[in-house]
Amino acid sequence: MLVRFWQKMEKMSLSQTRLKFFDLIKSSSKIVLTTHFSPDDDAISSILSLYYVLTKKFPKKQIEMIITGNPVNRFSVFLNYSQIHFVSELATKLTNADLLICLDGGQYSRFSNDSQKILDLKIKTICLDHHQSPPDKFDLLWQNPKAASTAELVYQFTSKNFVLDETLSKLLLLGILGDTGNFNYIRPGQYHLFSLVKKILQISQINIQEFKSTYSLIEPQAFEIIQEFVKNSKFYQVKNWPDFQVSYLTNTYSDQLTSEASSIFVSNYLRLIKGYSWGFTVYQKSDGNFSLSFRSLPGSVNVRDLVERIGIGGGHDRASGAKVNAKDAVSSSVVINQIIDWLKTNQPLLT
Ligand SMILES: [Mn+2]
Repeated sequence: MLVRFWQKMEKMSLSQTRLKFFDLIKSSSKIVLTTHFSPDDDAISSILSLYYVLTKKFPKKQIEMIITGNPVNRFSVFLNYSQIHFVSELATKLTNADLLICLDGGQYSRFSNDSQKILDLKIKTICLDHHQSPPDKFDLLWQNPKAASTAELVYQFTSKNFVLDETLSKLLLLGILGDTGNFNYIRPGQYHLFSLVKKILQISQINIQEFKSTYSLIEPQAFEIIQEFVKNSKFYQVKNWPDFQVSYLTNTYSDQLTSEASSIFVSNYLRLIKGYSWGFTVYQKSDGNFSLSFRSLPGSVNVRDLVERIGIGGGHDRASGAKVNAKDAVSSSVVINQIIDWLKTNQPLLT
């Protein structure tokens, strides 16, 4: 079904979709941009890039950035980051808005804990996303899993109407470096990205290592959490599945530090150990719910398919995320056992 959906999407031309995108913006006076919970580099990059372009292009419109959750300090070096409103619930902040633009996620549940309330408001909605999980309904949807980042989609949508300058270059590069793992995850079919990167680097004259050091250095406390993930790593064999690595936390830390440490651990230490081509981490958040991250090497388990079939999350083939509610498990080890039990009675999709 998903394949058919995607084929249909491809028939809609980018230029037609772009026209409708600007029509929706022109006909709205209050526009809200949002992105997903625990925003990563691409989420922040796409919301700040689009905000930058739209506020320059349409200075008279009321344009706001609202994200459900808490701010992440390391992004404060980026222009207008301080303009983002971090709120306890997006749905309650849309009362006078005409248009909601959702970035880097295809389901309302990625942006809000009260999706029904957003749908009830009947405001116009746009979604720009590059995940492959089946999307919700939007007035305008551009879901392109071939794009390595949502930042790229923001560029695709706005480049005809806005000249790439130094500021926009830096904002876009944040998302591109983030979601490509510093170009590590670029696949055949995505090489065109390098021509955009060339433009960005020429305009901004960025030294990538120096640029990254302004926002991607981690707190010393986050390093302690990474040490706990390393120490708690266990290696599993389940019949029919490639061998895998699992880690978890027993101590509790702040949500922000834990999410920072977890993302470093999963991108650096899952799929790094010879013989273990995929794996996941589990930790409990302060609200009691469990947060899971999955990663895999090409040719190993499709971790998007895995979390979608279990019914706990979504994402990309090689990197996905999931949530287990507090009421469904008492500890991270219970969550791990639930996943392993599921594996024992199901077959992997290897891609
Ligand atoms: Mn992304």
